Amino acid sequence: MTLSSTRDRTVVESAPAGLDLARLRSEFPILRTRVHGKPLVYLDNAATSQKPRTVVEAEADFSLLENANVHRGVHALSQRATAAYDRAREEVRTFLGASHASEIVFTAGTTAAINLVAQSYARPRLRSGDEILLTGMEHHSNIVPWQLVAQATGARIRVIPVTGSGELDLAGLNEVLTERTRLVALAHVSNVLGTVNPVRQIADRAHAVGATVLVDGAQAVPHIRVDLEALGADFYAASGHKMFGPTGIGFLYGRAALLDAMPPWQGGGGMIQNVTFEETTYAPVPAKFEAGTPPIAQAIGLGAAVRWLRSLDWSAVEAHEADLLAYATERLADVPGVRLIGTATEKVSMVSFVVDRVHPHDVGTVLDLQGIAVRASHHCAQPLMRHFGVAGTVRASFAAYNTRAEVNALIDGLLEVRKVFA
Ligand code: 7TS
Repeated sequence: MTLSSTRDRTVVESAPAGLDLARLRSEFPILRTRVHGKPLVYLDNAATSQKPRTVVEAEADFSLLENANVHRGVHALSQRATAAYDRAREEVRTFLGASHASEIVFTAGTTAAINLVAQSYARPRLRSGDEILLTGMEHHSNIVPWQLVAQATGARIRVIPVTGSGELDLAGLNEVLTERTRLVALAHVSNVLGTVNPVRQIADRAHAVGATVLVDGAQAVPHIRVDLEALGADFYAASGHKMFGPTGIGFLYGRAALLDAMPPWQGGGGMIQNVTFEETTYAPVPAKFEAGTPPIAQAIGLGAAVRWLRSLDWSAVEAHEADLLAYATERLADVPGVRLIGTATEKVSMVSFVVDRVHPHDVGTVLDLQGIAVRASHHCAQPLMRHFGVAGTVRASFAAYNTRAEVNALIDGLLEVRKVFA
C-alpha cells in the first residue's frame, strides 16, 4: 500500500499486491505531464487510452531500424517486416483465444471493422423484410453502418431497449428477436454507461433463430479478458488506441467460414491472387480484406500493446479497477446535484453523470482548468442520451493506471464546479 494525498484528504491507495501502481504509471511518461500548471489527471481513457513506452518503442524501432513494406519484397528487410506484421496478428489471436490467425483482419479501428461486416457480410445477404437487431446503448459506429445497409437492402432495424439503470431489457427480447432477425450487433461494454452486456445469453438466443452476432468490443478489451469461445460471437471488433496501442489500427475477428464466404469490400494491392482485365481472383483471408499497404508500424505497436496487456496480473487489475469504480461511485454521492447515469450491476470502471443546472461542457471546462481530462458530450450515443432525457453527460473513464488520489482530484474538481456555478 502507498500513501498519497490530495488537497483535502489523505488517501490510501488500495491497489492489490499484484499491481505496483507506481511502476505501472512510470511506464506512461504522459502521466507526469502538467496541464494548466496542474498535474494531469487523465480520466478520458474510454476515448483513447495512453500508451506505455514499450508500445511507442516497438513502433519507433520498426520505423527507425526495420521499415519496409510487407508481403511484397524478396529482400531481407521486407521479409523481416512481414514476419513482424504476422507476429502482431498472432499476438491478437492469442489475446482473443481465436483458433486461427487468419480469422484476425487488421482494420483502421472498430468503425472500419463494423463497416466491413456491414458492407461485405450483411449488404449482399439482406433482403427487404429481414431485420437487424441493435441495442439502445450503441455507439454511432454500431448504428450508422447498419442504417446504410438497411437503406440499401430494405432491411429493418430493431432495438433492444435499455432500462433505467442502464442494462439491456431482455424481458421483451422475443418481440424484437425473431425468425426475421438476420444479424444482431451489440456492444460488449457500453461506452457511456460502462455496462457489461450478457453477450453469451443474447448470442445463444440469436443463434437459435439463425442470426449472426457481431460484438463491438471497443470498450471491453482494455478491461476484460475476452474469451471468444465463451462469448459466442461470430464477429468481434476493437480499436488499438483504446487498449493501450496506437491509433489507426484495430481488428475484426470473424469465424473462418464467415470470412471465407464474404466478398472483398475494398480492392487493391495485397488482396489478390491473380488479376486480368477480365477477372480477378482473391487472396485467402485475411489478406482478402487488407487492400493496399497496411498500417504496418501501428500493427506492430498493437502487437506490443497486447503483449503488454497479457503481461499484467489480470486478477489484480480487475480488483483495482473495481475498487476505483466503487470508490468513485461512493464519493460522487458526496457532491450535491450529481446524478449518476448507468448503475448496472456488471460495470467496467467508468462513471457518467450530470450535474444539476450545469451543462456538461461547463463541467468539463472547469475540470480541465484543474488538469482533469474527462469527456463531456453525447459520447456518439445520441439515442441513449435521448433515452435518459439528457443532452450529454460528463464521463470519467478509468484505466489500470488510475488511482484513488485521481478520483479525489475529480471530486475536488466537481466541488469547484459547484462553487463556480453556485
Ligand atoms: N464502439 C464503441 C463502443 C466505442 O466506444 C467507440 C469509440 C467506437 C465504437 C469507435 O471506435 P473508433 O476507434 O473506430 O473510433 N468511443 C469513443 C468514446 O466513447 N469517446 O471517444 C470515442
